[in-house]
Amino acid sequence: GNFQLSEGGEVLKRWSEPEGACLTLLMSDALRDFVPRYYGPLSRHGNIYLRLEDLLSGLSNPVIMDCKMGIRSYLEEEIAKARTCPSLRSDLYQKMVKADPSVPVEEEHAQGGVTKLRYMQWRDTVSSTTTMGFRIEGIMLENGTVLRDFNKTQSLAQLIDAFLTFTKSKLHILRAYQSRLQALREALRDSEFFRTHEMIGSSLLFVHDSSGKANVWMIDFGKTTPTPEGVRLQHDVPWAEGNREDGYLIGLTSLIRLLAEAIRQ
Ligand code: 4IP
Ligand code: MN
Repeated sequence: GNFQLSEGGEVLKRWSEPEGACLTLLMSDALRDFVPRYYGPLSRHGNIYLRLEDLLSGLSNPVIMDCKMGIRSYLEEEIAKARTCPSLRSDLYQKMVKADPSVPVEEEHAQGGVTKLRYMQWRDTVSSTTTMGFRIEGIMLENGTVLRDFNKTQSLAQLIDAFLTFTKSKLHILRAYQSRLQALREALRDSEFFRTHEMIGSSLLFVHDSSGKANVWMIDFGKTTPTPEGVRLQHDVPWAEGNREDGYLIGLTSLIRLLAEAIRQ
């Protein structure tokens, strides 16, 4: 929900240095057909924006789902911060209490705050992030209704249900998504960008419309960071602190399996 303006087939998203750098690289990478076109920075009324292709333009009554990819959603630097200068966030504590008042421990209730690391780890473990390598962040139906209640959607059966609701169980849509994800997996194999970037907090955006068009796009690169010189990531192995692995391919494999299951039902 951080898109600010939309005009003439473009959207303007709040400027982010790491995201701008990623998008620039992606425009000439094997992944370019899976990423919205990036037209560079734009400044307007004292703010800077990323000019991006509007992925919804030309669609009639689009239906959208955002899946946040990876087996963790926080950067390794969050761990260092929590160790060296832990700052307690009352806003994150409030979000936690609102979701489930039994989650904070006594000390956290007393402090009225939690570190961002604690919050993010909790989010990852109650959702399907840690186990499946992705989680559903939200779904927007064709009438504009937004479903956001997926924080505890974790089991394969729950996730399949969400996909069936999202696609109204339409086989041609499910199949179109499945083949797009298979094509993405091929492109990731050929991508120099993917080998050399830790992809944290980035999403796959599923979009289909009433005419039957269906597509999946890679979006949100604000926490996607280049690996140190010479370091290459596998994306399909467990994370251990320091290895920077993100489990992006674990999530993609889960999604492809889940679609196969949904198609079978
Ligand atoms: C949000 O938690 C998301 O994880 C945000 O990530 C993250 O922003 C927020 O951190 C965190 O509070 P909920 O989804 O549970 O609301 P994203 O932007 O990828 O959705 P960052 O800054 O990590 O990108 P804060 O520190 O902005 O609150
Ligand atoms: Mn996102």
